[in-house]
Amino acid sequence: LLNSTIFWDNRLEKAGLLNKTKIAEGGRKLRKNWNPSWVVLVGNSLVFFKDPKSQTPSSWKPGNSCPESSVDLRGAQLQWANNLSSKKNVFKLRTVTGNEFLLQSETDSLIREWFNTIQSVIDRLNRE
Ligand code: I3S
Repeated sequence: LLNSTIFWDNRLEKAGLLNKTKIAEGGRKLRKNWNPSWVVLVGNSLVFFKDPKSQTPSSWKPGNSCPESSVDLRGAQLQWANNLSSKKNVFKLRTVTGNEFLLQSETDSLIREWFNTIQSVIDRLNRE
C-alpha cells in the first residue's frame, strides 16, 4: 500500500468533487444522470469515484476505495458546453473511443482550474 500510495502521489495532478454525467458511450447518446463524483487526475487518466460522502483526499487511494471508471486522456477533446445543459460552468470531455462526459461545478474558479489542468495534460500527451 505504501508503494502504491507514493506512486499515486507522484503522478497526482488534481483531485476534487465535481458534478458528472456521461452523455455518450462509444458515440451512442445516453440519458443524462447527474451525480456528484470524486474526480482524480492522475498521470494520463481522469479517474471517477462514487459516493463522495465516503471519499476524502486520503481515502480514494489504491487499496482504500475502488474507482467507478477511468478515462484515458490521450487524444481526448475538451470544450466548454454551456449549450448542453441548463447548469452553469459545464464542459464536455470526449475520449478517442467516443465516450462523452459533462463535468460541472457551481464554483467558476474551480471549474476553470479543472478545464485548464485537464487541457494541459491532453496537450502534453499530444506532444509526446
Ligand atoms: O439535456 P436534458 O435532457 O434537458 O437534460 C436534463 C434531463 O436529463 C433531466 O433528467 P430527466 O429528463 O431524465 O428527468 C435531468 O434531471 C436534468 O438535470 C438534465 O438537464 P441539465 O440541464 O441539468 O443538464
